[in-house]
Formats: sequence, C-alpha cells, structure tokens
Amino acid sequence: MRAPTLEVHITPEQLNAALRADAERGLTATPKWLPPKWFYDARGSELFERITQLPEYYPTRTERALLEEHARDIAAVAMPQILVELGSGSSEKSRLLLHELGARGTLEKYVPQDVSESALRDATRRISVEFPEIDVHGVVGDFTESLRHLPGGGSRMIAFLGGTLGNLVPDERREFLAEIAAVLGSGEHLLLGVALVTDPRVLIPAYDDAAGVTAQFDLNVLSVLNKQLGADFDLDGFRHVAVWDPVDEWIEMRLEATADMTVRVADLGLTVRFAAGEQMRTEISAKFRMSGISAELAAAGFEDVQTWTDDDQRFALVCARR
Ligand code: AVJ
Repeated sequence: MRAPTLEVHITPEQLNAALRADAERGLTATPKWLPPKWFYDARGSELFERITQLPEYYPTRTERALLEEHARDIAAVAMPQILVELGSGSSEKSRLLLHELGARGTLEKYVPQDVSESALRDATRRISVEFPEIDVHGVVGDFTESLRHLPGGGSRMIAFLGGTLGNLVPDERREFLAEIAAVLGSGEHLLLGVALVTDPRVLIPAYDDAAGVTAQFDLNVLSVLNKQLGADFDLDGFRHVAVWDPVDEWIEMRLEATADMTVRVADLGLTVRFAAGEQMRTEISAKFRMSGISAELAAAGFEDVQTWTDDDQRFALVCARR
C-alpha cells in the first residue's frame, strides 16, 4: 500500500473570502438568498448524514441500491484507469464503484475531491487501507477549481453523485457540464447520479421530514454565518420551508423570518433587515427527466448516454462518453 497523497487548492482563508463574498451578495439581494455549499461545516455534514438515513429521504438509499446493482455494468462501459469523484465527502458510494473497477483490473488511481480537508483526509486513509492496490490522491478544492487540476496519465471517469448537480441553477449547470466536457478527452466518461421528477407528495417530505432534521440542516447555515462572519442571526426567529416549484421542477428550501428582525453581520459591516414572513432561499435541488438530462449532456458534447433507474423512477445513474 502506498500512503494516500493530498493536494490543496483552497486554503481556509480563500474559503472564508468566498463565504464573505457569497453572504454579501445574497443578503443584499432582493429576494435574499444563500448558496447551499455553506451548509456543510462539521455540524452541517453530520446533519446531512442524518438526513440520508431518514425514512422520507429516499435519494441516498436509492442511489446506493443502483450502484450496488449496476456498478459492474458501469465498469464494463467506462473501464477507466482513473476514477475522479467530485464532492466525494466520505467516499462511501465510490467504494461500490472501486470494488467493481478494481475487480476488472483496469483501475490504477482514485482521485476524490472535496472542499472539506478533514473529510478528505479520513476518506483517503480509509480507502487506501481497503484498496491497497489503488493509488489514492485527494484534491481539496471546489469542483470548478479542481477540474483544472485533474491528473492525467490514463483514461478517466469523473463521477458526480448524490444528486448534487441539482444544486446548480440551469446556467451554472450548463457551464459546469461544458467544463467537464472540456477537460475530458475523447473516450473518457462522466457518471452522474441525479434525482428524477416524481410525485410532490414524495418529494416535499424528503425536504421537510417529520423529525425536523432537514429544518435543523437548513437553519445551520445561519450558525455558519454567526460563527464564520460574526453575525447575530437568532435561529429561533426563522422557520424552515420546502416548496416544490412545478415550472422549474426543483425543490426550494427557504428560511422564513417569523417576525421583523435586524441582523448584524459584523465581519461584513453589514446590517440586514428581515420583514415578518420574508423568505430567503437557501437551496435549489433540481429534479431531472431522462430526456432533459440526456439533452443537456448532448449539448455539452457527450455521446452514448446510458442510464440506470430504480423501479419507481426516482433516481438515475447516467453514464456518458466524451
Ligand atoms: C446533497 C445536494 C444532493 O439536494 O437532496 C438534502 C442536499 N438538502 N436535504 C439534496 C439536501 C436537503 C442534497 N444534495
């Protein structure tokens, strides 16, 4: 076993500067909004782990079942020497792919990327122990920045799982898919895990569970601003709202002010006013249709799109060749 290596493309200072810029932009906009990437501090990541185990939150377990069932087919289609995983978190899902890719004997290297250096250190260590014959190289950074630093030296498959593509608004998504297409050479692959449009009676509870874990996760972004930017958000003054937008076909998570409020964000020298009932968007989670995602991939320059879905058609694994 070779010890895992780590490459850092984002420092804590850069991360803080990015948070400041996002908070300043979102909190001074009308309507107010915050990007979902700031949910995931240590507590936010822990709350997300709990969400994945809720009875109402089907995406994670549906994707896992699809990977268990079809990792072998995906391996046969893509046969990569290098597996790159964007937003790898705990690398839990990639283990299923690594088993099958490893079994085919083509895989040489696993490159997980995440913004969380601590999550990546733990994951790379665990994966190298479990897969001693695979070279493990972690990349700390955000997805777009990391795409510019992808290793070469073999044919690659980029995996972007968990439905995180749905957090991007359509313009960002188009740009992101185009960037992936630009870094991949002909014959290399992209593997996406995307949640599909389904009954709102299934979708909404997945983002507004009975135990209130998603509400805590949503509110956690305010704690992040309190801790990182010296803000004084009163978490009890906000409530979690999940709305299905049937036109854009995405779930919107919002935080609603329950009373008129003035919030001070010390590190930005900013005073923000909320009116009672005002809603601030904290996440979009787009749901896809097969035809839509195939068309987006084709428009970005991918071909031979293959898909695997569960019987209820709630989630899809999509593999496309560059
Ligand atoms: C990790 C971004 C895919 O959008 O379903 C879970 C995050 N938000 N519950 C999603 C999330 C609320 C999740 N992603």
